[in-house]
Amino acid sequence: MDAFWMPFTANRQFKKAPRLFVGAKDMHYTTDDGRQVLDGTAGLWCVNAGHCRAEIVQAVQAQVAAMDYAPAFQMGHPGAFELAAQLAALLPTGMDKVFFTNSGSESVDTALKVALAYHRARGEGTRTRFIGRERGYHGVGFGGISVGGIVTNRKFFGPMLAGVDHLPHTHDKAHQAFTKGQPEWGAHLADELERIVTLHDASTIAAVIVEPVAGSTGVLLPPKGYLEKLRAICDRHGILLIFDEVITGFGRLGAPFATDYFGVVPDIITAAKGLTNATVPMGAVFFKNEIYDAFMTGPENAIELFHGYTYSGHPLATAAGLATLKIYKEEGLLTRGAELASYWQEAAHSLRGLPHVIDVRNLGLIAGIELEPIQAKPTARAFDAFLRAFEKGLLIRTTGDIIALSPPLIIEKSHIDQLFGTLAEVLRELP
Ligand code: PXG
Repeated sequence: MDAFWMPFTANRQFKKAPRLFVGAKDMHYTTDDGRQVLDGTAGLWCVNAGHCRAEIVQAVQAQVAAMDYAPAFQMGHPGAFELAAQLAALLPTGMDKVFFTNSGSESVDTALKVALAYHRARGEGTRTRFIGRERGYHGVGFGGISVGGIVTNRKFFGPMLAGVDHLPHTHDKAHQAFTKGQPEWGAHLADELERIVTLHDASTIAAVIVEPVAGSTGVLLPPKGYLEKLRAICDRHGILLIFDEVITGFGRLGAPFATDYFGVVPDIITAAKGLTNATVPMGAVFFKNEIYDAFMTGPENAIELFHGYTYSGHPLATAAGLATLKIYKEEGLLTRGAELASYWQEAAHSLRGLPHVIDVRNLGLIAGIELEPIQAKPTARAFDAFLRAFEKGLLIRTTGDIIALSPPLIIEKSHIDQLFGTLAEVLRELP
């Protein structure tokens, strides 16, 4: 096991006692010792339609046999145009332009670069600053960690992008603990954006980037009215608003995107994960038409944007994406979360009162369960819960001392009962 340097993993600990999956179907993984494990996290928030869906598998198999790869620059293939058109139809009116990447991190880098180039194309090249948020996760590229707000993802990696400020995060247990859905308290935290704009002047600020619901740092919900305020302040000052929907995109909240759920439309949306049901890596960035149009002004034979990836719109990824969208549509998965949300909510909040539980929060098919840390051993208690859950046939995800749950959208009520039943057992047994 020595050769593989595992990402975001305690390598030495893992390699002493490895946990290996060898198969997957619908709601379950199979371990190398033949056990079934209920997937409480849709892999890493990405297998929204459940595992090894036959239609996606077949579409990818057919594509790899027909054409493995087509150059992405100055050449095309039909699948990329078809997938972009279908995505545009899913997106808010006036947001019809799709740029393909291979991951959420690349989507974030793409969004930030296009924001800069857009302002420059319009003669506002002084707009170079970005504003992110504390406890934000925007992947691991230098752009993403610069606007992100996770200390361990930043402190080892030098000065990063210059000219980045951060909004305060929106989570405060004193005001919000055990709230079901969006908290009432906290919309005023968006006013910090006005303060930062006053400090630097709007003419220096390119874009604000936030996750509508912060996933990776433990399910932090936007207070009621908060996103609306961010939108209004950005509008007032000509600042682009970017929603990082890598997690919230493709049905996670019970609507196709968080922009639909919250009724707040950003200028740019970053996506990945659920786009292909994670079968083939792919990300995408969605742009309002006027952003694309601002680039389409020079001579027609000139390249408008010097940006892209060898694998932008890879044929296997677009085949997987098209098959995935078909399943989402046929099975109503992009809105299925809305039907299950209240059952999910009550099941999650049934953990209130169990040992160590200091907060439960939820929205759509997401839940965060925060545990009291063991003194001087932060993260140890939640990691112990993760190991015990895995032994009992349940995959959960932990960040710090928070358990984050985000099951495939095909989940049934019986699975929800099993998931929270197993978790309750684990919590009762935890030292
Ligand atoms: N933005 C957001 C909001 C994300 O959640 C990325 C960007 C980066 O995507 P890539 O594809 O480059 O990893 C993410 C990724 C977790 C977890 O357990 C979350 C992510 C990745 C891995 C684990 O919370 N989110």
